Order: sequence, then C-alpha cells, then structure tokens
Amino acid sequence: MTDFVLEGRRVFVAGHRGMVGSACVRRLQRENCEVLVAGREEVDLTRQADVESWMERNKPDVVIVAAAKVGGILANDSFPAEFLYQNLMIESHLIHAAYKVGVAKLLFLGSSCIYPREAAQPIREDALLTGPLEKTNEWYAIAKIAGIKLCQAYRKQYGCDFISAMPCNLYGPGDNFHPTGSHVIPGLLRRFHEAKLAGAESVTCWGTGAPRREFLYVDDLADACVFLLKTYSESEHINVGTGDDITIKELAEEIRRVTGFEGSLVWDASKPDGTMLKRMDVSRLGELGWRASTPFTEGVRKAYDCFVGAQC
Ligand code: GFB
Repeated sequence: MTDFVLEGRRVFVAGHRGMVGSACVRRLQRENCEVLVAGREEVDLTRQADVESWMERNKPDVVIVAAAKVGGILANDSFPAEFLYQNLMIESHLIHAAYKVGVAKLLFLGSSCIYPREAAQPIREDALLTGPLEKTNEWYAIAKIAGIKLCQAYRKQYGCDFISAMPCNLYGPGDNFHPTGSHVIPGLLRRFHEAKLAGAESVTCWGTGAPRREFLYVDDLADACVFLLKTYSESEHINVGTGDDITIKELAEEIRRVTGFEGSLVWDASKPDGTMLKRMDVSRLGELGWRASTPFTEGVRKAYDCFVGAQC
C-alpha cells in the first residue's frame, strides 16, 4: 500500500495545549503541512454544535484526537463522571464531525488502561475486552474503548480511514505537574524538587512502589503518530510504547537522582497502586518499522528542566 501523504494537508490537532497535542504540533512542523488548532475559547469540544460548525468552517484533511480529560490514578478514581462524560463527548463529536466533513484520515489516541487488569504480559492488541478493567480508571478506559469502537464503526459502515493508537504511560515537556491530580512522573518531579528546596528529610510516594509501568517520552509518541498517519490504515488499534517497564520504586530512585534530592523515601500504602502490570507488546508497530528513541534518563531530565522552567 502507498503511504498517506501529509504534505500540503490541513492537519487539525485537537487538544494542542495539552502535553500530547503540543508534541504533535512540534513534530508536524517538519512535515510541510498546515497545522490547524482551536483553543477552548473558540470551540468547546464537549459541545457537538461547536465542533460541527468549526469543522465545517475549517475543513481539515486530517484530524489527530489528542484532546481528552486526563489525569493520574487519584484524579481518575476521584472524578469518574468527568472522565467518562467528557471523554465520550469529545471523541464522539470529533469523530462524527470528521465523517460529516469528509476528513481523509483521523488518528484517535487512547491509553494502555483499556486492557483488562489481569491481561497476559506483554499485552497484545487482541487482549482488548477479554476481562475486567482496573477499577481506578475504568471510567476513562470505557470512554477510550468507545473511541476505538467509533473509529471501527465509521470505517466499517462508511469506509472512513480512521485509526487508533494506544500509548503506554506518557511523560515529558508540557505535562501537568499538579501535586495530586498528575501522573506519577510529574507528581514525583514536583515533590522531590520541593523537598530538595525545603531541605526535607523524606519524600512520600503513593502505594507500595511494586507496580511496574512502561513510560514513553511524549515527543517519541508524536513521532509515532506521524508515522502511523502515513503508514497505518487498519481497523484494529495499535500499541505504542518502548516494550520495557520499571517498578515505581525504581522510578522514584531515578527521580531522586535527576532532582538531586538526598533524603529518604517513604511509601504511603493507603494510596492506590492501580494495576500491577501493564507492559505492552509493541511488536506490531516494530514490524511496521517504528521504535522509540529517547533514553529514559534523558527524557526525565527534559521533563524536569521543563518543570523548573529552564526550557520547555
Ligand atoms: O501515573 P499514575 O497515576 O498512573 O500512577 P496509572 C502510576 C503508579 O505510580 C501507581 C504510583 O502505582 C501510583 O500509586 N505513584 C507513586 C504515584 N507516587 C505517585 C504520585 O505522587 N502520583 C501519582 N500519580 N502516582 C493512570 C490512569 O494510571 O495512567 C489513567 O489512571 C491513564 O487512566 C494513565 O491510563 C496513563 O498507570 O496508575
């Protein structure tokens, strides 16, 4: 099959202010295409009429669905209504409007939390819907599974070239560094940094530290998105990751080194661990010819630089 050509196309990055969307905008600048963005003040993606009228007026050729309500384990567990409702609305409106205005290619982004909590490791794409989900993020997961199914349904019924990619846990510049609402890497970068400045004796991390996670630098994900837009055109979603994982304890040690905090680590087991294992099988993407390139320590350093304001 010949590659899909991005050059000269109008590419709408929905969610361009978020970590993933902004990385996609950076990456697309090397593609000779026209990047379209729309801030929340211009179009509220949870409002169907807003989305349809914006799409009618702007007629993109390509859409990247990087807009979503996202957060770490505690935010997912605490705000189930927002995570389910907002994500269902955003993806439904964008996918339906893309069909209506005849978008040539759409990439929907989900998350590795779509897979069953006890899925065999590494997790293959065909593990989807084979078992119960992890409770702390089932709301977000259900919305993301619905997004995959929407892409498949519009492909099956209308022949739309809509594809889905499922990244592992992401991190990098532009992340949300909120002390409690964020994911583990930005959350710990902030906590260790503040503890170092305060001369604190210890830092408290959540859970037991035993769960394992696979982390991908966000600019690597953006590169994979461009690669998939050009080369992938199948109904089945595709995993995007490094294929490697580390324990949260190992991660905390890495963050201690990067931030230069010299005190000790305390584990608060009253906070949830979430799923214990979620390493993805990335062999399908590897066979297509893509792999991640940013070494983990380098990526964490760049995220830290972003947090302390040196460069972002
Ligand atoms: O990054 P995180 O919130 O994502 O948590 P999930 C990963 C692990 O790090 C959990 C532990 O075992 C946490 O208990 N952890 C330790 C911490 N200290 C901290 C901390 O200070 N902050 C945070 N956030 N975690 C999310 C899902 O789950 O992953 C989303 O809820 C999404 O739906 C996202 O899929 C990628 O991997 O547990």
